[in-house]
Amino acid sequence: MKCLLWHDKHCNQDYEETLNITGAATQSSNYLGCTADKALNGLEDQGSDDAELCQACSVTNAANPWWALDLGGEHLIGRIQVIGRPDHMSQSSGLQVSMSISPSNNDVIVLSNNNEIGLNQQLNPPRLARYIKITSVSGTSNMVLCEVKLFESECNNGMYGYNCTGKCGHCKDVFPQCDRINGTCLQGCETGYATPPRCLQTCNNSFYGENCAQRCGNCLDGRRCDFKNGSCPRGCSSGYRGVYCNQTCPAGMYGNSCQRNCSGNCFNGLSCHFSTGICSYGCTAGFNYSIDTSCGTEYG
Ligand SMILES: [Ca+2]
Repeated sequence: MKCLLWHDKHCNQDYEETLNITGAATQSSNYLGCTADKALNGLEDQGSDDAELCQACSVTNAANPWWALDLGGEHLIGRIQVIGRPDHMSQSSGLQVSMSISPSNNDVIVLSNNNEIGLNQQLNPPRLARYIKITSVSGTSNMVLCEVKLFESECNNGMYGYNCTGKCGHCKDVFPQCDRINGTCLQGCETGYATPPRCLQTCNNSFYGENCAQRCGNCLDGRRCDFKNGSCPRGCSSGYRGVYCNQTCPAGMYGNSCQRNCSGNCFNGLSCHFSTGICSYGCTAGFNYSIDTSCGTEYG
């Protein structure tokens, strides 16, 4: 089960998943063969010489160093971890990280201090980002990043998107309700709501319930039924009964709430019409249909 980074009513444990980075990394300059991609190759051990260093780590060699990554698409980042070089602390400390959905990307959101090697920072709320940039304010020319790890997260349940400020539509109440990037309901619409992907509309008139698949009954005055449970809040139209107003009156009864008795004089013992009380096939002998279609009047 997927859970949140922090409190969520569906889960008790934290939720995050490792982002499998497929994007392209670049950096301001290269020290030997310590290119930008070395911070994404899964190797963290710096070894004891330059060859081993350049197997595992990216290293710059000029002032004002930076390392940048384009993920190729937007992701909701819940944590960033940078593995640095412990034997040359200033080369992997004072790191600034900016994350953005636009390439201009100068919005610093994480800053490590000069006593910290690399960094490991949870983002609360998670941050929607495509472009990641790491710079150093320690004054070094040789910025060393041995591995950069990103972890995807989910917003608080019911939220999505940039800084988790978007609100899911009327999605089914599961976790997560909607896609963390675009808000698409992941398990369909809440009962009584329609029009995926975001489920913002109630069912069309005359339909209700799960997937709006149920048809309303005959509610009083043609009102629509409750879009969630199908009940007719003001009762049924003449001749109908039940919570859903989809049953006609029992034999011998008719009218509003089925409270009126048929005349009992319909032809051949038939019941009158459930709505109007009319004897549709005429009257039994002795009653005058031409002046009273309900057959309540005897011939004079
Ligand atoms: Ca590496």
